[in-house]
Amino acid sequence: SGAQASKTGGVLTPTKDDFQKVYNDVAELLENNDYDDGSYGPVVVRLGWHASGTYDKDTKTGGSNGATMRFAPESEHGANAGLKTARDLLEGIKKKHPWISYSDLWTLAAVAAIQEMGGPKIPWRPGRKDGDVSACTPDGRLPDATKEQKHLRAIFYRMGFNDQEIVALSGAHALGRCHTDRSGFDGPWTFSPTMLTNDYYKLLLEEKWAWKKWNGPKQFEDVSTKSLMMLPTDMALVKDKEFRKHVERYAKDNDLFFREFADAFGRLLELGVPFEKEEKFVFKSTTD
Ligand code: ZEM
Repeated sequence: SGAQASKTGGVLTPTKDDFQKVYNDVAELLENNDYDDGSYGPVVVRLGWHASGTYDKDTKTGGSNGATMRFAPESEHGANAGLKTARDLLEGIKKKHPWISYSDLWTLAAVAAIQEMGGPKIPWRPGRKDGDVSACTPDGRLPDATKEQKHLRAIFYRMGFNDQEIVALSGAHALGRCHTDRSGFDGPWTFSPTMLTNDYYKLLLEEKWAWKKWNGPKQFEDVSTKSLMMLPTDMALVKDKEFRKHVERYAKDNDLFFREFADAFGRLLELGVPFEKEEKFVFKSTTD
């Protein structure tokens, strides 16, 4: 391993093959029956998203370049609670492939997680460089789940996304769950939290949702099984007319969701990165 990368001697120019090896090693780590719903995939996707979603297009600060979540204060931001699990998981991969930057590794791992959980191919390219603590972003750049459409627009427009892309990206909540010891919220959004599907949109439209009666933060539960959840920000996607249009488009058409999710997620992972090369890699999934 790492042989290709060092063959050039002196100058380190890893090839697509080298990155595919990293992908394969990440893929192998994801399944684990002792963790959550049997996969680290969701928390790895959340790591890639939180590393990238700090981007501010006006000041050109934040974003995945730098991997500044390695450092306090960013690692301690409330929104990042629980992401140490994903960062620690990827440490072994970094040891095996020391030539890759953390910032490339975290985003590549998120791509691997999406693909391995049945999602679309996400074209990806390398070129991120790790920064230092001085590049940590201020707290408050990631969305606050207790809020609604106005807040979602303020946060995602700051990154450069539009309404359609906000709804497409939110479909990642088909994956994973909320943890009371991380965000304070509790439960999964769908019945298959380790498979990316358009179920999140279908459930938003088809289930009846009511406030959960409990002592935790305000969240919704499905009236029929009381086993699923929605955040106030998730419900805002069906309350707001412009957002709802796209919820309906994706609920009807999984392929459309996959295409538009792949575009938006791929762009999210590239925000603010000064790439030197245009070429993107499409990784082979383990099931290809
Ligand atoms: Zn999430 N997200 N997210 N998200 N997210 C959580 C979990 C996951 C919001 C949010 O506050 C929360 C996007 C957008 C938004 C994932 C991916 C993406 C949790 C639960 C919260 C509270 C954390 C916990 O307790 O473990 C808000 C307000 C968002 C605004 C729209 C986008 C965009 C994502 C990727 C494209 C994923 C995969 C999880 C599940 C993590 C896990 O550990 O299971």
